[in-house]
Amino acid sequence: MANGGRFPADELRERLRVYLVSDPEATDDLIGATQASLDGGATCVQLRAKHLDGYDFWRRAVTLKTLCGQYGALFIINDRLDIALACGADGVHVGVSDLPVDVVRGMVPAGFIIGYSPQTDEHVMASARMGADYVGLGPVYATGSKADAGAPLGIAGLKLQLAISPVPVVGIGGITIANAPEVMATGADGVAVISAILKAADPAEATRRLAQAIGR
Ligand code: TZP
Ligand code: MG
Repeated sequence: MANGGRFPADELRERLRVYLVSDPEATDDLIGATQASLDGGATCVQLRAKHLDGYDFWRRAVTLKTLCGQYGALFIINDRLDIALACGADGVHVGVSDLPVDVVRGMVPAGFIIGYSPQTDEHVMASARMGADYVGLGPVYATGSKADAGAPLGIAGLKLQLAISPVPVVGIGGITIANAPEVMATGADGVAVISAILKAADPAEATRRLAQAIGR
């Protein structure tokens, strides 16, 4: 890779557009719902499993990595760099209470994607310097999917953080088919959702409608 071994930002922007955060706490059928979402056009899947032991986490990761490969979607692991490396994921997503981004960057192969959830404007501005490839900004709206998500940024707050982000951005938190267009209108590269897809009666159709809503 010519760009210092980093995943190309322009390609990443495209591939982050319809970002499913697949969380076993939001569905009884993690694999089936994720496959349905891939059928409906998810471009990126993150496996987020706060309460799975390493073995169970890894087993689901291997299955989802294979599925994402079949659909040409990116596959990212939340929190656990060991599992991301073990299953051959495209990347890992870390927050401020996880391994620091610069430490992760020093441990991963060329082209490995690092997503980061900053908590302050300073974190957003430091993201590229630390080695992050994209940031997840939020919660944009109130969410029931993350107890410690903090106060919603709102569209105005999202715009302010977007303006200072040196890397591609996905909005996250309370995003629905109805409000996704206004999130994308801020200049975000993608929308990351749990409930809007996993709690839908038909995750494939929900993903299709989400993708259409943001112009896909
Ligand atoms: N990080 C910030 S908000 C959030 C995460 C993981 C939860 C998003 O879930 P939902 O159901 O799409 O609001
Ligand atoms: Mg984390």
